[in-house]
Amino acid sequence: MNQEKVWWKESVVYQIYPRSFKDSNGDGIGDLRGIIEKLDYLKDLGVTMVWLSPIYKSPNEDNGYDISDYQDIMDDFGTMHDFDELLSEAHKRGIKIIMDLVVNHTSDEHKWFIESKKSIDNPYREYYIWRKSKAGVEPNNWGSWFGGKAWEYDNASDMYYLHIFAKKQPDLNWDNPKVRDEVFSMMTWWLDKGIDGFRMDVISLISKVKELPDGDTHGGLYGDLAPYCIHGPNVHDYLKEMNERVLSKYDIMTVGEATGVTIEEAKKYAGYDSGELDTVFQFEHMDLTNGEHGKWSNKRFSLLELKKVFDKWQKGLKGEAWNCLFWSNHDQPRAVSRFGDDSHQYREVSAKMLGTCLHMLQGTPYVYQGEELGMTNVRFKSIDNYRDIETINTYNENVNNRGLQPEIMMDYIYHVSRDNARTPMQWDDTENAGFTTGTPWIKVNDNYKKINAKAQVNDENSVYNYYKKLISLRKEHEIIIYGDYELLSPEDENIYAYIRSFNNDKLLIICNFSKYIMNFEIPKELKGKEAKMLISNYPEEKLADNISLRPYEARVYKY
Ligand code: TEU
Ligand code: CA
Repeated sequence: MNQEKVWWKESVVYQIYPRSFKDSNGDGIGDLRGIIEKLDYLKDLGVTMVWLSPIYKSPNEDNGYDISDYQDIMDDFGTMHDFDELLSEAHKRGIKIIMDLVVNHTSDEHKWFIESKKSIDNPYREYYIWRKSKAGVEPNNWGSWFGGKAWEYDNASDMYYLHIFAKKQPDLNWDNPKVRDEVFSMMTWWLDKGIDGFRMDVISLISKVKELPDGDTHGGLYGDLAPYCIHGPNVHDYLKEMNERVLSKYDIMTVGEATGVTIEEAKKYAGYDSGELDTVFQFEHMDLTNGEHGKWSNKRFSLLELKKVFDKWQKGLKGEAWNCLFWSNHDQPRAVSRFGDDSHQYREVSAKMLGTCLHMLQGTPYVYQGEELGMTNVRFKSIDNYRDIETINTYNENVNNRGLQPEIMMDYIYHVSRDNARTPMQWDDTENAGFTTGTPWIKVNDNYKKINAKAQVNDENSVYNYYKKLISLRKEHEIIIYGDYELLSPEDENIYAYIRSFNNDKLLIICNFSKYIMNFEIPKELKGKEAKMLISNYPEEKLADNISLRPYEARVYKY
């Protein structure tokens, strides 16, 4: 399997967060028919796969990541008929569709949980993780990742159930073979419909250490559950079983959201011979801005550290597994605001630079909706304008319970709140950015008059058309997909430069991550040689042995 050519290595994936993509019926909520309307846009952009964030029935405590029926569509989004049409229209345009698979937990309104809660001898009781404890004392000290305790008390049975996320998201008990049977048959049902794979939500959390011991409080209120839930004792057995019983029967792509994954673990999940998944998302570059309150921080990343992370993953998986490349997703701030410069002067050029840097690495690139327009973070004046449960819970906990200054918390929110990525897609300069004719479920970013798809599609110098070119280059040059990677000048604090090599060809990628003019010396082996510029975000200048790079300049040369 080593370095074998496979279609999903050659794909570019576009992530759609349906709630915020396109509303077709004026209720203010994006929907499946809205996505169908925009398939030609995606085809024009050139992406070959779409990852749909959850569209299943859900009470929307966590915007669809709390599922109450895995085999039905959320009313807000449309019907199963709409879904079938979306799938076939996408396929007609050469676009595959992968679905979000959220099986670490369900909604508390799922019929399994409703049954499970009824009594301790209900057949569904063991579908979830219930524990007895002394009155008023949780089974252990774990804190939920969405704030508060990770246990919820149930009066009727005098027991607690575990929820790593919100209390309306009870964790499934994967040690119960019946749970695995149900999940696998549900997956088979979707695959038989013709979908092209799954993005697996927090799949690294599905197996918990049986004893559920107290976690380290690190001086805080709650114990850290991570060591007992991430890459737990049976996770690899369960994924091997899933692969054998389901995945291996289809020509699909899987990507696991492997929160907390290391290189070693990544090879277990997605090594070419692992018999588990095809790929995993790692999050080390997302964690570079973490501070004393974890992800809630206003820290700027350091390019030296970013290069270390990418370099480690590019080399670490070489020949053994395949990378996923992303700057953002529905849980993260906007790429250009976080890693580039979203000021008027540099937004476009830095967004293009980031696209270049990422798309020329080895791996399958993901474009999060709006990234191809250089959409930015949002700054709502009041916490009341935010919709994300994680943001709201953390605000309440930090400001109301722990006395953190509201201005400090708002500043963190402006930097890292998930709602930065969830404001509506900016289609044009009409009211509500052309996202809806009604009232959007979350406010649009005020900058839509300047930043929108309509303006960019017809402007050959736009971020959109730059992304389009990046995506088409990948289809023309195998080296971009399969070439080996080598980092240049690792100690440079402002420039990320690397070489890709394939057969006798080389690519030189040079990216200036600063707003200052920076000098870069072409590596010895390439000095004086002729090269063709494949893409750049500035007008071309003659290639010299010593280049002076303009603010956020990116260049790709083929030798
Ligand atoms: O996110 C997993 C996860 O680990 C989150 O806590 C993530 O780190 C956080 O949102 C970053 O701020 C997945 C989904 O992507 C997310 O949208 C869901 O809310 C979560 O699982 C629960 O299903
Ligand atoms: Ca709608």
